Amino acid sequence: MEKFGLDEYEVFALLDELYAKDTQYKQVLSSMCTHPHSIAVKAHQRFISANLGDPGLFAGTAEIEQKVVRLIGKLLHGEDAAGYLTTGGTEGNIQAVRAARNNRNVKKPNIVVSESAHFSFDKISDLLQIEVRKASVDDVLRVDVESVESLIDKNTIALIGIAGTTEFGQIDPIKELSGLSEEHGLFLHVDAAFGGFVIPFLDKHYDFDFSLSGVTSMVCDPHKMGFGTIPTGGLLFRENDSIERLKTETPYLTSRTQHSLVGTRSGASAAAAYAVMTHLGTEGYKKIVDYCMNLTSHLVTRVRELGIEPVIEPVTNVVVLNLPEVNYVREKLYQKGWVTSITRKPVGMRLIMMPHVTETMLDAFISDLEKVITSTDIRKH
Ligand code: 0PR
Repeated sequence: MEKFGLDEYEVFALLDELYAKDTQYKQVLSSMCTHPHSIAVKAHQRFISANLGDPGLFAGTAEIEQKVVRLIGKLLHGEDAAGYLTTGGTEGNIQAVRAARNNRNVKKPNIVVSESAHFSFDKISDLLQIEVRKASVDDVLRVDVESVESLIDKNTIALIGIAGTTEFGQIDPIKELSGLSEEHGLFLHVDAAFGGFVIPFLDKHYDFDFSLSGVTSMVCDPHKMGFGTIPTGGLLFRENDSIERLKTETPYLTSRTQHSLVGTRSGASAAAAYAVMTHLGTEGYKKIVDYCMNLTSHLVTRVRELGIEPVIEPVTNVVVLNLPEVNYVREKLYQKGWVTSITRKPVGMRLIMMPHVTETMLDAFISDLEKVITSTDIRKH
């Protein structure tokens, strides 16, 4: 820091210079986040000083947080679910597994996840010193339930199902996992960080939430398809007992105990999530998901005309294209401004049809993709 500060104009000149280096969403096809809804931004600003880490000071904001938990609970058929708003899917997954571990007295615990799970489970392995066993996937990249069962032993404390996988947007067979967890008396956590605000609004029905009696906890993030502000995640437990296992005493605060991983927490995030959920309602979310799914179909139809197939038939608004020389193609597209991403297994070009994507934008992308794949360059490459 300098001894004497700059005036606001100078500070913003510095900030704007750096802001200009950020990629604007208009050419981003790789992100699971998007512009927050304008009402979320407004509510976020209003509650900018509110700290959910000291709920006695911010009683109204604390009430808002619980209202959001109930709204997410209702969306996921868990009206009575207990929970709190996290910083996102990573914190939610950590805390769910921590609760599962604290529920049981197992010396060398393990959990079983799909090999397609988000990398937050690798962090969990390191942080909580829990073995993370990876089950194989079937031909459409859902976790293979037989593989999950074969990995369960007396030290298994939890199974994890993914509803909307990060890389392929696929939905694990949560109903079968629910049956398996009940049969073996195990905690079942469903990672719906991305899918939680998508799957309830799809035309096709999927059983993936608290309507299944074996589901113990879920994450569902407002800062992804919920149009909230960053950071906002939702962590919900079917029963209060599980969240109680996360309790730490906070003797000198306005509340005696705390269940969250972090201490000071954004009240603005909670207000933003409440504002957007109350404003859109389920009909509003359905319209947005319909829009994203129409873009998904449009993309698949157009790439098929170019002879390109998706790795799986998209289930949510994530499309992965099977392309030779995928990194070369991505690099060429990047030179034209397009940001895409890549999957691990099988390797493909990952494109996420978020609400900031438009049909015009997609057509421009497809036209550039066509140029890249038909160029003599790629054949020579
Ligand atoms: N679970 C699932 C299924 C996820 O897809 C993600 C993140 C997480 C958990 C972790 O959530 P947090 O990142 O909120 O802790 N999925 C995206 C991903 O890793 C997150 C993301 C979003 C990354 C926007 C980049 C980006 O631009 O791809």
